[in-house]
Amino acid sequence: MLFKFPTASQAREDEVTPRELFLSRRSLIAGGAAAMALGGLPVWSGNALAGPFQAATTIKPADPKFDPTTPMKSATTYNNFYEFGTGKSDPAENAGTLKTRPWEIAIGGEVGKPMTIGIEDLLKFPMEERVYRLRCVEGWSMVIPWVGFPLAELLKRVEPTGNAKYVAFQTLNDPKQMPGLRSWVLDWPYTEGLRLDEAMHPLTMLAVGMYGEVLPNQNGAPIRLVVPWKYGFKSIKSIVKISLVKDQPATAWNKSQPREYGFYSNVNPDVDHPRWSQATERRVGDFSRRKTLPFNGYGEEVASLYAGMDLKANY
Ligand SMILES: Nc1nc2c(c(=O)[nH]1)N[C@H]1C(S)=C(S)[C@@H](COP(=O)(O)O)O[C@H]1N2
Ligand SMILES: [Mo]
Repeated sequence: MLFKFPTASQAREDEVTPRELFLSRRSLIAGGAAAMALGGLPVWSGNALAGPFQAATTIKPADPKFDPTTPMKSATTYNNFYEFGTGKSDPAENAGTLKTRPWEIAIGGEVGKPMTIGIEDLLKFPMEERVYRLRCVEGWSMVIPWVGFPLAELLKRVEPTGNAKYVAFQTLNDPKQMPGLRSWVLDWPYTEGLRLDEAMHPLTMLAVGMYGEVLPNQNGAPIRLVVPWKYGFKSIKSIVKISLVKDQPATAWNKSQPREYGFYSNVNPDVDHPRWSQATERRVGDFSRRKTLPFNGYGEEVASLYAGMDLKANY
């Protein structure tokens, strides 16, 4: 097994990142000189935390040699966020116009207790740091220390009814803040979906930070999904709406190219995308390619969700 996933209660003491560490990292970044010492990282001003991250659990890959953490500079300058342009450097260059305060997520549909929750309250969930591999269907991947909490913790609060079988997600849809919305590259707003059991899986997280810092706009501030066993496009950014629904929801990429982007989109080296092989991948920053693992290496945790399903038909 390449990735250990202890629950918060099982985490060893040396894996627990004390709140002080986050706080000290934050004050480090806040100081300009210190930021230069860290490689000249941009200071994510305008994204001040509403409250401190609470005592965080750190979940690391079991094999740091296989999974060296991607430098923060790469993970924040090589992005897909089409609302800010289709080039890899466009989001870092253009996402400064995204306003992440005030911010709310409306949660409704097949639930007993629909609600609208503000970012300040979302930041009160107990935070964990989790180092996850993220693999894009284009054939590159990264290893990122996310800060966030399981999506299940939020979904439990709205009390899904027996009719809730899927979860639909929607990104902000404001052309004033997102210049890319004026181009018809996708059927805006960006939408994604999961089956309810995938959404409730403990690996599925809502991230509000990365590298111990507030999420940069280009990575999906102030809150984005991370589903580590699926292709990157399932991990929808800057979420404003979550709906519990009866039927499999439409998704932006599936609507644009149904043969290329299925609803499930589990990382699968045996099922090629029509234009790109999925057998290997290149870590951003590496020259050579490495083998892609089934379910991106999280098979032990998630393969049972798909028992009896034909994963070639349900790509
Ligand atoms: N709203 C929105 N979410 C999005 C995208 C996008 O264009 N818009 N791109 C997706 C794709 S294709 C990938 S690979 C990941 C990239 O996440 P990262 O830039 O943080 O690495 O975000 C996903 N989430
Ligand atoms: Mo992607």
